[in-house]
Amino acid sequence: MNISYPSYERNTTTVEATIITAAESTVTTTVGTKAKATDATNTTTAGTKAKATNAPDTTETTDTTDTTETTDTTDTTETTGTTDTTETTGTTDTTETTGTTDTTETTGTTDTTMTSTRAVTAKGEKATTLPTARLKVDGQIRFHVVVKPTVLQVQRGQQVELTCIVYGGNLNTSIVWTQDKPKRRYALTDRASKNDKEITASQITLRSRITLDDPSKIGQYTCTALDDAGNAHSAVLTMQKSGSYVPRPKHLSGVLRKRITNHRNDICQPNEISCSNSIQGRKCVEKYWMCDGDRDCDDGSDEEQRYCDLLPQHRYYKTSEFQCVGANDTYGNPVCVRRSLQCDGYNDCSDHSDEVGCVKPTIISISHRQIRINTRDTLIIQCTARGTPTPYINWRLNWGHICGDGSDNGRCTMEQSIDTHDPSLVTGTLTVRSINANDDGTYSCEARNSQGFIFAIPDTLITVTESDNKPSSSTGCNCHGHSSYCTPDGRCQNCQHDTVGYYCEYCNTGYRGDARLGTPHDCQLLLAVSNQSLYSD
Ligand SMILES: [Ca+2]
Ligand SMILES: [Ca+2]
Repeated sequence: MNISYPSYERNTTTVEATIITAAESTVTTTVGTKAKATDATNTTTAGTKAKATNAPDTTETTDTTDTTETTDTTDTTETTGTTDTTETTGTTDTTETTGTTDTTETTGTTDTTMTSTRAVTAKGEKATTLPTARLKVDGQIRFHVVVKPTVLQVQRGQQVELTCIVYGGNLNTSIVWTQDKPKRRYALTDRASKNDKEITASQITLRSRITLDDPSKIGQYTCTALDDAGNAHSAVLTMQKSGSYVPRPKHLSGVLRKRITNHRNDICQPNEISCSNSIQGRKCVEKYWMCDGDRDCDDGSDEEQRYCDLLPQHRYYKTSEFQCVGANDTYGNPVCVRRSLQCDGYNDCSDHSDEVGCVKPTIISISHRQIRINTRDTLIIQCTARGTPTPYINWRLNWGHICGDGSDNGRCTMEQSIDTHDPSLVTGTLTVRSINANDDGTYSCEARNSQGFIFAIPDTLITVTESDNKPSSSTGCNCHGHSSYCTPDGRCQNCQHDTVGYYCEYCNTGYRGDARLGTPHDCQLLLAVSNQSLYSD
């Protein structure tokens, strides 16, 4: 099976966000897979934590019939086995029209009587339509997505409009169009205009346009909505080619190209990495997708060793692999599959262990709620989460990138450490060296895997103060001769001689040497050194 996918160009519509924490407290169920071949995936891009104000009220009347519209068009035979989401009560299984992702209930309401279309739950299973039903659940509208139309007759060259309606969402809901066929990527929509998004009490309507100047744009599209509680839902629209080629008006071409280029120049979301070749192809992909065995960037740069190095290393198999639990080959060696195949709805291990226990992350703990720290010190905070597949722990500062550009760039690192006895348990350690005033703010821990994402509550508040040089007790300090100050628990303060770390044991960014030698010259400036040797150790 030769499958390559999900490299999406980012084309996300999100509502401007600030951090609130209360919104995360709802218990939600989300599924979503970076799936094989054709079906829509849950795109866990840029979950937005946003202002809680003006959230649409949810007093919509019942018996909305929109769900029926999406049912018949779904190309269900190709969808991956998605997992059904849990219902709170013993009612009909709710779910999806799209067959791809999963349903979610808004805010743990109970006593639902809603039914809608039945999603695909296993490989090759056809979707069936159940009676349309009440979408209002105990005062809440079920979070779901409807696309209009579901089938669109198109001609090459024309501009088409796709409408995605999200019920039960709020201002924090992000809506993303992705393309599933013939190429998996973020939908190459035309530039958005002001009035494309309409928000009413009961629904969010997003209109997007695509100019079919390239035959590869004719295909199947999925609209996925994500709210700030980790709920996700999606619906599919299929384009069918009809008639002959209609050339796009010439005067548009330059404009459109420029717009697309502008779009690609956008900075990636804090939960994304940049693809190396941002001129052609995908610009950003989920951090969770780096080094997972799939080339998600068109240039494959998400699978480069430098990204694998950011993930926990295994002794017997590659970082990009998942080891089937009970399966051995004929020589008795463990069998591994691409990590992207874990929890994608297909049995890839002979013992099916790659599809066992798949669940979105939960946060187990965070190390600090509040830290006051001096400039030039090193900040270290941790966050532990559980999930299957093993979640990736990401951090945001004031809802944006850590260290300005979000890169794991030496001054800032996001280390992932998997529990040796429990692969579903991961601790993320954020280290920010040589703290400066720009590092001040609210740090959010987020845990993401193919099943969903969650943010830690509360965030960690970091207050950066100018370091004073007054000596404190130096007893018990082990700072390798680079500081006489440490906290009562032995953490060195104000490391000198271009060193950083809890014990001033590392050289600062741009310096090289062994800071543990204990001389003022342990760390030497790297100015005259070529780039190659800069990265050689
Ligand atoms: Ca990948
Ligand atoms: Ca699998």
